[in-house]
Amino acid sequence: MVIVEETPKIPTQDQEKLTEEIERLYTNLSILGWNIEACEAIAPYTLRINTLKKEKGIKILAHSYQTADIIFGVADIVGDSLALAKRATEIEEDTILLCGVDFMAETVKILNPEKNVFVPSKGRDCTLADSITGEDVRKLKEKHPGAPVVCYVNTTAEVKAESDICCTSANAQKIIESLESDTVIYLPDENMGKNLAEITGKNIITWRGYCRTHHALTTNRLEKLLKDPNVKTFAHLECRPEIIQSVDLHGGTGDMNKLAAESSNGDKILFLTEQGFIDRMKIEYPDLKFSDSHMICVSMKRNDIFSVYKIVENLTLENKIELDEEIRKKAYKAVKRMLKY
Ligand code: CIZ
Repeated sequence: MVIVEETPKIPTQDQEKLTEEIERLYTNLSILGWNIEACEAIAPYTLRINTLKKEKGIKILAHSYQTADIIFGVADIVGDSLALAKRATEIEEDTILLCGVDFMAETVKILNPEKNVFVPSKGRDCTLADSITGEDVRKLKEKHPGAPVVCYVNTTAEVKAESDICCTSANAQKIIESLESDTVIYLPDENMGKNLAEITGKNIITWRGYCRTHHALTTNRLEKLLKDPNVKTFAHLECRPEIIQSVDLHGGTGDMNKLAAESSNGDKILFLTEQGFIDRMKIEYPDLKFSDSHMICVSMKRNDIFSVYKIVENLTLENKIELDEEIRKKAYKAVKRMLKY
């Protein structure tokens, strides 16, 4: 016997609009191997989400690590944390739905306290953000007085509030180089701390935090991914130092996006980062050849088109991001300072 559980119910929709929506989805998603039946299954949801967004004044922001049905089906703005944080300040709508992990939504709220910021489901953990508390940062500052504290964007508002400046993978190098001090506290990513020490030549005091997705990439795994010697390799700064040392380029997904935009038809690229970003690139740059990294962030993948649908239909308080105002104001200084870079 087969029991098919019910998916969320949606009101009946105009058949013509539904057909157009299926075609729109298929145009993009077929590049990743989606067939028409798969697009038919999600089209009622993406169509309804896009209608509700307009009716309710909601903007959907999605991190590049989200699945392609969210990115190409319903997102208004897609990018890395830096791009999302910057674009969030230009939004007219009162309500933002952030498809990503919780610290990303907190960053949007830090910059836009007057907006209602929601996530498809709360508790989207991040091994980096969960590795350190505000109290840990206070102790580090006592131990290393005078050293400026740079926190990676993958941190809670409480940790940002204890830091001098925030950074993302796109601007970490520039920010550390801009500081007068030769010794910098960089937290919480140990791999990134070591990589940035090597790149900038500064003394970096770091923390034992890892992105489980990037840290799981070992040189053995990289060898297996590197089947073609003509592929350009570009590793995310969250990867282990031995990976960074063995590739052609390093940086964040913002830098990777720039490389894709500047590449010529037929170029072969292996981005060593979360697979969702590679899927996005495959659709946006169909003339380039991207190898798969098979690196999956399970926290990011817990959002899906159904959880997005449910929250857009019913903006429940439990999915709303709320921050203590004192903490938010302190964190704002660190995040605002980052936006200049
Ligand atoms: O900066 C971000 O959004 C993160 C966490 C990674 C990246 O490079 O997109």
